Amino acid sequence: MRGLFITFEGGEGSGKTTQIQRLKIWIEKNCEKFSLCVTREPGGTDDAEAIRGLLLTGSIQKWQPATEAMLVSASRHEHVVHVIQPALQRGHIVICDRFIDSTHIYQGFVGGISGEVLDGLDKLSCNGLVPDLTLLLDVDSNVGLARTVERGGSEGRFEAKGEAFHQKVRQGFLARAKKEPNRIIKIDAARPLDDVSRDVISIVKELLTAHGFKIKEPNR
Ligand code: Z5A
Repeated sequence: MRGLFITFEGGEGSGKTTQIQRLKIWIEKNCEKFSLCVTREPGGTDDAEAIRGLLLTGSIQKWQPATEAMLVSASRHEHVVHVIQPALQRGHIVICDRFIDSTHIYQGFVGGISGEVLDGLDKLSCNGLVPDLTLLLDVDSNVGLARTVERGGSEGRFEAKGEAFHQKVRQGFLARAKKEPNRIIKIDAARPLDDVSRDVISIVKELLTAHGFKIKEPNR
């Protein structure tokens, strides 16, 4: 059985990392006979993490959008070839914090690189791999940014890009979800953590069941 590839997308502070951790705990408790790989982009291998360092640090205008697109695509290719595809071939569930949709929004919709060019980069970097499911955590960008400021520890460069940038990111994600309703499911991430988790788990549970993963009964 080929595994399942689930990605999380959304703006800064939308709760992706938190919800992925909660989903991981739920799967470990409730799924039978599975292996789980939780990873992120940019990153996921030592070399791809080094590219992440280049992309996320330094001054706001450090890179042209086209350079960013090539950096994330280069890191993605390493990640897909060395981590994601081998895990899927072994039947694992792979959960990734950001993937191709982030490139189409940050470098495409906001950065101005055409969808055609980015589709070409996807072909080169992903070997035809597309997520089975993408959960878009949607929240007002000011709320998301306030959450990251309160949390602290962000890597900086994108966070510093200002309100208009982050509002456009949100619009871009919403438009992309409308274009691909079968793959991308929007979740209202402005609600309390438990409400968001309930939706995430319910959607993922349905997908796991449809793909033959066994879920324990509620009382067991
Ligand atoms: N990027 C790109 O340009 N092109 C690409 O192709 C890719 C990426 C793949 C990665 O940054 C940057 O790379 C990204 C785009 C660019 N930058 N931006 N923006 P990152 O991985 O460091 O940043 P991020 O993905 O935006 O992560 P984040 O800022 O850490 O946000 P998050 O993971 O979505 O949120 P969180 O850490 O789970 O939550 C943030 C805080 O909010 C935390 O204290 C939580 O406890 C709190 N939280 C979360 N949910 C809630 C709810 N529901 N209520 C209240 N509080 C909450």
